[in-house]
Amino acid sequence: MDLKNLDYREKDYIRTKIELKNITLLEVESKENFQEIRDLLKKGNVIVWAYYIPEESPLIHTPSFNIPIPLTYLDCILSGCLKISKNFARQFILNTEGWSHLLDDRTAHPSLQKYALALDLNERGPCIHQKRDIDSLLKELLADFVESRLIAGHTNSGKSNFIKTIYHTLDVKKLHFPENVEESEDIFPDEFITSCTPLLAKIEFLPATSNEKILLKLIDSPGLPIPVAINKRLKNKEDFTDLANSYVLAVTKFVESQYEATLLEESKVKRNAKAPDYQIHACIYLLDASVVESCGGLTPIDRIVLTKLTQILNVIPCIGKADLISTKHLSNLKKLVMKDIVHHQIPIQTFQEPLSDSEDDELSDTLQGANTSNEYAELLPFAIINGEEEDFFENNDGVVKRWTLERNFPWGTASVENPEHCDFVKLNEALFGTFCQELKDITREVYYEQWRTQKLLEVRGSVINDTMNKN
Ligand SMILES: Nc1nc2c(ncn2[C@@H]2O[C@H](COP(=O)(O)OP(=O)(O)OP(=O)(O)O)[C@@H](O)[C@H]2O)c(=O)[nH]1
Ligand SMILES: [Mg+2]
Repeated sequence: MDLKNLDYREKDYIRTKIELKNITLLEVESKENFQEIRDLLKKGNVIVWAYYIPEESPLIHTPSFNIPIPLTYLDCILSGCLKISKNFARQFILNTEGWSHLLDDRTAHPSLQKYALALDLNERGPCIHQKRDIDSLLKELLADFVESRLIAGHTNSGKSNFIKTIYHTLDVKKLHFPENVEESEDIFPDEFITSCTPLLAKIEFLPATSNEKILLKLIDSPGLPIPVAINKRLKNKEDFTDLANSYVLAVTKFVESQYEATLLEESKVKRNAKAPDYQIHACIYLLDASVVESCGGLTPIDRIVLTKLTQILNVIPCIGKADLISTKHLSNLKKLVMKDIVHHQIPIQTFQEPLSDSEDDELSDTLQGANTSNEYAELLPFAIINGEEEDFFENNDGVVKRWTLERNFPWGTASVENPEHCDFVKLNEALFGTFCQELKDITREVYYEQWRTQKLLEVRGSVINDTMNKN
């Protein structure tokens, strides 16, 4: 296809020249081929063009449940890649984003297929062999399971850094979205937009832990601003109710939108057995250590928020910035938080047996670990220390930074992965190993089912009301 025709086909895009010095070659071709292309780029007697959509264009969107990528479109792209080589097509998938939302429209009637071939430009769909290759590549590279975790909690408690720390501690094979911002302005009201994480950010990657390909979604969220003057003994709890309620509403809206996606998938006549799991399997609720300290436990805001969040998903309370608190003090703060959880009957059931009825029994049981089912429950709330970015070296382009899993103080070093310093390793183990399946099962069998029943009752109620009104 000549440039004129290509411009015509890509008319919604802008063609731009890429400076050769900005091109990094991936070693996907044979050594000779790679050498040949590198020499061409070195000599500078080639021109490389790229088509792009300007950022402000309404045509830009991130693949999502509502706007998935049609397989017919991928067929067109990947068959082009396959003409170069299978490895090139593989690298194309590995180095691009948005693969968790696909729509198989191959068998749909041609008029319903989402991607129409430009037949006037001689564009042809993949042949049967290419389709087979495309299917085998997608099977090889795309995730078998999805694990989603929402990171919520106090503002400035280290939520965003927690995500980066997890990313740097897991053995990551492939990064889908390094820092992909999803459309969440509508979800979180203005009062939360002051925090450093103004939008819901999502990173997706595949940890290389086993043969199963797990797509891990860590969803960051804006922080819950805790007023400085707050004190849990204050009587005027109502002052904080609005703030707590609007935060709960924002998180709930997001969690329920994921349940809705599952319900929609389940209601299809022809259900996709390999439909992705949209649910949020756990919410890490980060409490800022200094706030816990000044309040001697949970704030009234936390009590409202935790009570409501525990009704819709698995919640795991954690104390962030544990490096700023002495060991003895930290252990006291943990007890105070658990005491509040039990006293206010907040049903934190993750990692432990359901609480018994009597408050005194609950308190003593939980504090003594008598009704806990395992070593993880005894660590609740998990104490977290995050890594941080440090200057690595300086070159002509400036200072190159790197992520370190330690925090240095004049008196010593706090290490993220040292179990004597914090519970990060144990939390990781529970979240992504030991309790992975259980978190999923509870989400589907308890929280999603409760939400679904409620939803169906609401629908039935409104149908009955409509009928009665008509009669
Ligand atoms: N001492 C200490 N500081 C931390 C830790 N984690 C994060 N910080 C610092 O706390 C500040 C806020 O960290 P973030 O990760 O942006 O916190 P956040 O909860 O995402 O903040 P918002 O998005 O504004 O709610 C940064 O200066 C971090 O370097 C930690 O484990 N220990
Ligand atoms: Mg943040």
